[in-house]
Amino acid sequence: MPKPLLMDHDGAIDDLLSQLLVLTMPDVELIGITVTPADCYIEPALESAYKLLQLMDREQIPLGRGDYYGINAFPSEWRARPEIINALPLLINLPKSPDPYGYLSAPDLIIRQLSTATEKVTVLMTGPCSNLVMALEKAPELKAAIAEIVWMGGAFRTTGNVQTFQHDGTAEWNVFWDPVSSQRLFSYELPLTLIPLDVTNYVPVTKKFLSTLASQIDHKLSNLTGQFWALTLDTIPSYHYTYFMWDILATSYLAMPEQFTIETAKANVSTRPPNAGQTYPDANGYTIRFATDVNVGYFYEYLLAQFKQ
Ligand code: AGV
Ligand code: CA
Repeated sequence: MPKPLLMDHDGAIDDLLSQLLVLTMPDVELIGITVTPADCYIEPALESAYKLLQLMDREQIPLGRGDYYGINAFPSEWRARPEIINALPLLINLPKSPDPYGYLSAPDLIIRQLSTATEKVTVLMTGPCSNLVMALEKAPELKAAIAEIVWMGGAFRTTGNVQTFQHDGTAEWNVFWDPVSSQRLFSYELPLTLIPLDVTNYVPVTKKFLSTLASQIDHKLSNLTGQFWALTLDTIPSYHYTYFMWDILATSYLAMPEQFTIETAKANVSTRPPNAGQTYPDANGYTIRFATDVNVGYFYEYLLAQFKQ
């Protein structure tokens, strides 16, 4: 029996790749997608999400629209990048999404799907966690309907990737975008597994991987994902930031948990400058789990196999 899954993503290129990857997993039944307007603008991101569902013949999967805009905004240059996705040859002629404002608001869709599920639901988040936290604040009894939360977020024993004013660089962006909700999520002490920068740092988007993927270009998903990834190589400023397989690694955890090294720790989230969004060990904090290592070779091979269709 496939496991029911709710996914919340924030529309960036690797979020959309992650949505595609989820749709290739035979053991996962995607019961809803909500989009957070964080590393994207909401209208084009919902359009991409809907087009990818159509491409995989799964457009009956409900979408929810995030209406909450966080505390620390992503740079607009990053948010605008995904617009290009909808113009790629495999996507441009697919019907546009229905009116994005006709969709349920994200927390309401999460509430609806959790409350009607017949078994416990896994939640995958590849952006900030605000939609889930808003849902659980509104309907706290639904915490019992969650099997596990898998979240791409945090940085424990490595530097963060936030570089901005009033910040010391210790935070990862998904946590920094809404540090208050992030801390609240920790405080629930639900089964929460973080895939932080500590482990995503091992999986950059490399030309070698893209070259191997291109050798199977006759497969539609290899062609499309190769184009998605190629668009990440000019990440600005490329001399400073590398694009990693952040969200895709977190997504692959659903299919290959045994390939990860996981630690359990007491930890907390800072909500104030100079380290807002930092995830740090705290003996008086909350119990969470985070990944520290992964079988990198196995992971890249897994992606090549899943997208060979
Ligand atoms: O911090 C990683 C998260 C992931 O969910 N995102 C990108 C992934 O979707 C934020 C981010 C960090 N550096 C970035 C990001 C960059 N150079 N471009 C776009 N987004
Ligand atoms: Ca993301």
